[in-house]
Amino acid sequence: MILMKDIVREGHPALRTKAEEVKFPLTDEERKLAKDMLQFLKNSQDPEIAEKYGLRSGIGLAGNQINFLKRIFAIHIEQENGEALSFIAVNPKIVSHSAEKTYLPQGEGCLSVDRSVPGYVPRYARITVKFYTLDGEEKKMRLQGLPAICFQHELDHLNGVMFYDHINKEDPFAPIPDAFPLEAESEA
Ligand code: SB7
Ligand code: NI
Repeated sequence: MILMKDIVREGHPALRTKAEEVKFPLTDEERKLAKDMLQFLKNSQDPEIAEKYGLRSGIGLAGNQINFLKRIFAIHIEQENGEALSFIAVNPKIVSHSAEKTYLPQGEGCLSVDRSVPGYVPRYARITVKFYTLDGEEKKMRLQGLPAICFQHELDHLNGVMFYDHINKEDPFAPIPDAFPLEAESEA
């Protein structure tokens, strides 16, 4: 099982390395690590398990973050309707995106960053993505809102990019042209 000690932090070269394309079929090790990554996210969002193992809650995790330099990430986002958007993406890419951008008004965080870095992180508001499942099946999806932001955050990790690379250094909260704030979903 993946624990916080397995997640590399700022300063580790894996976070600045471009991960390699995965070849099919995946090895047993690649399959296991990918499944462990998704399980980590589920565990991190379960209050009892998270408390027991000291896990910080996360909605996404990329291979680079566990020093596994292959183009694989996992996303697990509980939605308002109680359903979860949950998948492992192999060799993911953005095939098209909106001109319009969005950002989280509270900024972004990262399991590999043990400090808060304030500022707006501009992201495409809507993206069409393609990726492969662990079994090599091609998937195409349209994402918006938090899932779109998370996909872009994870794809950045595979390219050695950190969320704060996108923050305006002179003025972290400067208005972003053609962007709207994505307000947090109500906790009701
Ligand atoms: C805010 C947080 C995340 C994505 C988008 C906005 C994910 C945080 C967990 N990770 O560090 C995943 O790479
Ligand atoms: Ni991250």
